[in-house]
Amino acid sequence: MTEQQRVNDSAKNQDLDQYRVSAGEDLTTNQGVRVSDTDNSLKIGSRGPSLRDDFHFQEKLTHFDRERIPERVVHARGSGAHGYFQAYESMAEYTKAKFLQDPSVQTPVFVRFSTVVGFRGSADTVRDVRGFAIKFYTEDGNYDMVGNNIPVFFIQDAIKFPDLVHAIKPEPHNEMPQAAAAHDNFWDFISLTPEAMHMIMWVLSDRALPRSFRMMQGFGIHTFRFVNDQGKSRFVKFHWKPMLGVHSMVFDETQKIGGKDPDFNRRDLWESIEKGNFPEYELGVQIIAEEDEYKFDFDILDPTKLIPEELVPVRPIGKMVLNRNPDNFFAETEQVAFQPSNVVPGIDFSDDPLLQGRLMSYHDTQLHRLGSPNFTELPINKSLCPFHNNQRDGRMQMRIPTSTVNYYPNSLGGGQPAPSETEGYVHYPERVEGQKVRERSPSFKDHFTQATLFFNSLSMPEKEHIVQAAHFELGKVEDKGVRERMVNLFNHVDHELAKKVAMGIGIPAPTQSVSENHGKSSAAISQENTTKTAKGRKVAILAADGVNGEQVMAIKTALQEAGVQAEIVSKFKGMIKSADGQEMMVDKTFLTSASVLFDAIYVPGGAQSSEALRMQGDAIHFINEAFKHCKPIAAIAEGVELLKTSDIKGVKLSDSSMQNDGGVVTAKTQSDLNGFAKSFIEAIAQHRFWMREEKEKVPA
Ligand code: HDD
Repeated sequence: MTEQQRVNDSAKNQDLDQYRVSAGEDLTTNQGVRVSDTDNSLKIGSRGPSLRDDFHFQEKLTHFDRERIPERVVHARGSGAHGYFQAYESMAEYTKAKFLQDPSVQTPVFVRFSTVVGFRGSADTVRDVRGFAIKFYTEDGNYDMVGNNIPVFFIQDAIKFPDLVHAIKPEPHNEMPQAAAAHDNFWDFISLTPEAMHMIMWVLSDRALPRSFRMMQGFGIHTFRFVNDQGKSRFVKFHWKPMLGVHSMVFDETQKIGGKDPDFNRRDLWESIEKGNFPEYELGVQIIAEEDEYKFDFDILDPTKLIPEELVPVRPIGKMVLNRNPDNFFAETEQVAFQPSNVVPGIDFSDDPLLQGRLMSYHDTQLHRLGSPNFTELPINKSLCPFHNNQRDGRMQMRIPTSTVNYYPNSLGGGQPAPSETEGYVHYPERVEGQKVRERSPSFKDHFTQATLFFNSLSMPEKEHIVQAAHFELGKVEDKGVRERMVNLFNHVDHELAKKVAMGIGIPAPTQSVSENHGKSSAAISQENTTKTAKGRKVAILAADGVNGEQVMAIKTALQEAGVQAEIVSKFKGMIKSADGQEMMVDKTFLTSASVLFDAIYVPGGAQSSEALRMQGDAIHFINEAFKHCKPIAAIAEGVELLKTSDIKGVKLSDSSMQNDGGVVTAKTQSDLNGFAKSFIEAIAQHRFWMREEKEKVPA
């Protein structure tokens, strides 16, 4: 079966087909009456007052007036995609969840990626956590895994969630800043909430600036339970690993993209799927036996902690492929309603107090957002398996229940629908005892060990990015007391870190460490250790009339073969003519694009082209900026001469044979175009060359 057939064949795709409507031919009212004129309202005389008889005008306007629903209170900005999940092998030993039994079964999924803080129209590339929510349409009902791209959370108890969100959202008096944590209220709250410090380290790291939804991890965060058909329970943590590796951008770049293309991540997802470069993620689990619940030096119910992969390895159990874009944003991506309480037999909750609060909050928010308890009947939310119960009426009931009884027990309806004794969901009969208290467990008290573990696990450039991010975020905080408290909290994580942060934000460096750094680390945390591939990347080819055609085409072909997309960027849209007379289409101009929208750049030779680009400040800026953001740059022949006129420094440019100095791949001649392409593709796979950051910065 081809991928396209598979997409069309998906059970959810077939299910959605009954709801799809085309544009149609004749314009009608919602009652189906054909409309004769939709441009002029009905009036008395062409200059006279409008008439109330104009039912079409009234319907058109009142529908328009009601076209918005409340945006999500968090995660308002999101992008969706359809796909499927397929298990690698049966997980029957651990769980009876049907979608994890048979490796030949493909379970349809709908995924929504999101930022957390910004409003629905905010930029994609802000420094923020990303939501990673999956709805599995299983044969046993819908299962929602509503996670993030960071494996821990800010707070330990859901009762603090409204405070956290109030603090991070724009301030209440002036609604500033948009989609940013860099303001007094947020850091005030954090400086008084030490439990957030582990999460804060992740949020200040490159993880909060993903290059693409295709290149970020997902985590279930909480500890859940797998329950098998014997009723045996084990604790489980969920991990999604992107097949393209985990990659990020630099902060300066993401801020510029916020203006150049606020839809950057959404566009990337959409275009990748349209081109058939389907995003893929592997689902992994960490499984912990019930009897091992207390064997860690942290509490597995505490959502501010991860379980280091060195302690419990992640076992890959299946793969998710996203292979179809939604037909309609509102009907699907906006109306999709995720709820962590949507579980299927074989998956159960733990007593994590953050999870427990979420089990209530999401249902409540969907009622508010979508306006009716019948939101489960919206096409995107409807389970693939039939559902029957006596919850029938309410706004916007879409179905016509035909049974004449709507209660249970009944005899008049043949006793149906009746609870299933064999297939029904049975909550894991966990034994619990205790007194009613408003307390935090003492096992939740350590807020710094894992924050330090995270910091220790990073490479030097990653650590440096944290310092810079803290300088930015806290640099925007007016209140000195807040900044002092934050330095104090960083001092609990790592003394050297606290000193560096203090230096950039006008606070005296702490003179003493609070506690010795334990020195432990976990390799899986650093993005330096991720999969590295050129696949899925985008390269700008800078060119003008007179460019060397062979040097363009040979490299473009090699890039495409490696799964890299290449676009020609020039001064004007239209065609350019190469030195050997080939017409080449310009994909983007220096006005419609920018280096920040590409992963790497290539400057082919051609004396006329190189000279024309030299005279264009935008082209030189393009090179400087890509260099500043540590991106691979390739140039050949006269292209190398162009690099020499830019501000890039500290790397050797080829005067004879081909060379790659810190991600700048240059060749004086085209004697070995294949070798040159190979070297460039290897550099693209490296993603960034951070050593450039240690040197003097290029102005851009
Ligand atoms: Fe939440 C949305 C993820 C804690 C209350 N959350 C929402 C979405 C994601 C997450 C991905 C967007 C779903 C979508 O695309 O529609 N939330 C998380 C994670 C958390 C978390 C990973 C911690 C581990 N959330 C959390 C708490 C509460 C909420 C503690 C409340 C007690 N979250 C909500 C919400 C939202 C939501 C208000 C807003 C829109 C929605 O639910 O559908 O109910």
